[in-house]
Amino acid sequence: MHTDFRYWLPFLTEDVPAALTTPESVARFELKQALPRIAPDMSVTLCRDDSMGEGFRVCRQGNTITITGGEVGLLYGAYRVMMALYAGEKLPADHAQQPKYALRMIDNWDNADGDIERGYSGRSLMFEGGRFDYDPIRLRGLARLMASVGLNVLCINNVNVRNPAHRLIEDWLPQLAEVAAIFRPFGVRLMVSIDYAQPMRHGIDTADPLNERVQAWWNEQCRVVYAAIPDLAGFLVKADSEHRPGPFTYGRNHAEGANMLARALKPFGGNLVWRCFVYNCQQDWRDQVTDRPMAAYQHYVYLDGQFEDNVILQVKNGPFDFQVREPVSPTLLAMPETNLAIEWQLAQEYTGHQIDIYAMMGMWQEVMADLGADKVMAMAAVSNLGRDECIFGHPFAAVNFFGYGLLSWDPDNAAAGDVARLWAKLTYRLDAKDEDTLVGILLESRGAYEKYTAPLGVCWMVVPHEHYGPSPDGYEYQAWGTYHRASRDAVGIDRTAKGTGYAEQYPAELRDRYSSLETCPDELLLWFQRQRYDYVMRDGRTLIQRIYDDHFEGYEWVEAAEKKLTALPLPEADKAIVMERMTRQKKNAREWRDVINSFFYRFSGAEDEKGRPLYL
Ligand code: GCV
Repeated sequence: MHTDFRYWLPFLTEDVPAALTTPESVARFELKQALPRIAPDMSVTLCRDDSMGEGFRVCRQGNTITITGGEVGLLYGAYRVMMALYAGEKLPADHAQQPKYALRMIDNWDNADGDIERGYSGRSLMFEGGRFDYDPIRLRGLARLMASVGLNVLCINNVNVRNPAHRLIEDWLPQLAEVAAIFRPFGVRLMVSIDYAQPMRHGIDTADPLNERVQAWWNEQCRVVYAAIPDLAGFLVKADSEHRPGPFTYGRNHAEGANMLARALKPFGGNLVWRCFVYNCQQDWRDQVTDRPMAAYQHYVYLDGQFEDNVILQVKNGPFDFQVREPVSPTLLAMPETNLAIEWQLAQEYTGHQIDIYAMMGMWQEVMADLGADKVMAMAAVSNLGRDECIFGHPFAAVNFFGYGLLSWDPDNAAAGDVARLWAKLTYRLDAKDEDTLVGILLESRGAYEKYTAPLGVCWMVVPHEHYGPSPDGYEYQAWGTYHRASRDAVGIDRTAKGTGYAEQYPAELRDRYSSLETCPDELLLWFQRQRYDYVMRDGRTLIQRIYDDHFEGYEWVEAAEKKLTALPLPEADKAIVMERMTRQKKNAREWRDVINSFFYRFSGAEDEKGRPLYL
């Protein structure tokens, strides 16, 4: 089974020895063990050229391959070559690659007690019982997986920094340095989530960023941290968000708050990654004016150009919170003078908890098409890892981790179909027909999940807090700003200029696309428009019929996928997990279908044209 951490690297059978401390030595070790197995006739030469940094160049002449690159570039090049050879891809005679983004981050939401916030594959690989608790061999296995797809930063703890995780940058520094040393030979640097109010644990009665004692505390603490871990990638901060402390308490804005920390990190080359997930989580549901997705833009865009150059604002891909379908966050399109990172969520919080199959590549592609690759300078993703036997929970959830690596290396070279195909080839070596079946299931999985849960951009019909299973009114009368406002006649929120005005936050092209019924994509209809159930959609169906059809079709897809998977010759251990999860997915999909359809049936009174069961 996968306790060996091989996943898409099945051609590596030996663990990387702890004695290897540089990426170049790891690259040589990996090639030496893999080549006899995957390409016994080939020889690979490594040629160090530090001017290439993390990039690499691969030249093939007959049976000789030369990889040229800086130290980490050599390692990345070696993994790419090994994967290509194993997958049977033809290597071009000469090609070079440079990563598009300098920081390609995985954000763990691991707590020191071993629990993982929104973790669906077991407990933490790092912590247990309020302290570090890890298997160095497994961590090296994880570092190898990260390097194989070019990921270079791991933030090891939850952005909600709960006691005692604040100690990571205090008396836990020696252990943190040990973990950093495990990841270093793979080109992976650590990052730490910090508590904005940390100075207040040390007798300072404020965390005001303009207070000199606060500044002095952080300056000194950064000196101590970097003495222990000179290549720490920096700090990650969630401030003024969901009850976390932050500069608002002191009447300061987020540039003032972030810059104070950034200045403390700057002498050591550290980055300050500052999350923009800031909104009013105590909204009165009767308030029809406040519109939660507008919040980040309102808090940050006016500050464009005011951040230190080592600040990176980390913005979730959509303006809500990792819903099954969201438009690109307008904040990412409105801050040209600020370093930005886009944040994805590999953990399937709202997308099936790694029980339901949900391959994310299609979403990434769509969002990046609207965003444009150059608008951000870094990528981050909330991790989907844990201590389960399969560290991704569902063996197919590995495709999201794998694909995210390729995406953050170069979004122009991470087409959904190519990623799914390569991952399937590397992981399972199926015959062509079975491989097509698997790739088909992966590529269709997102659309199917969307159909049986929350189609047409309706969002937030999920069981509160747990976020698995249907509860159409679960969030409707709560304080989180998450409303669909279904009534007996209509559903959805008007977010055009006539409504909340959210669409006005976009540049003209997107604003116009989303504001007009002619051009707003069906998938986002209820995100941007409030519509009556008898509204006739482009394809001639009424909105209510479309809601019914989508839910029925989504469930039918799951039934069909189950049959296909039953016949798929996967390795026994994976197959057992896949089929067990599929049984749960089917139950979940059936529940979603019937609860949501009945919810709308009870409101609208509209019969299903096809006479399928709806429940009063
Ligand atoms: C880490 C959502 C999740 C929270 C998470 C938060 C965030 O609200 O439900 O668990 O907290 O996002 O991204 O900070």
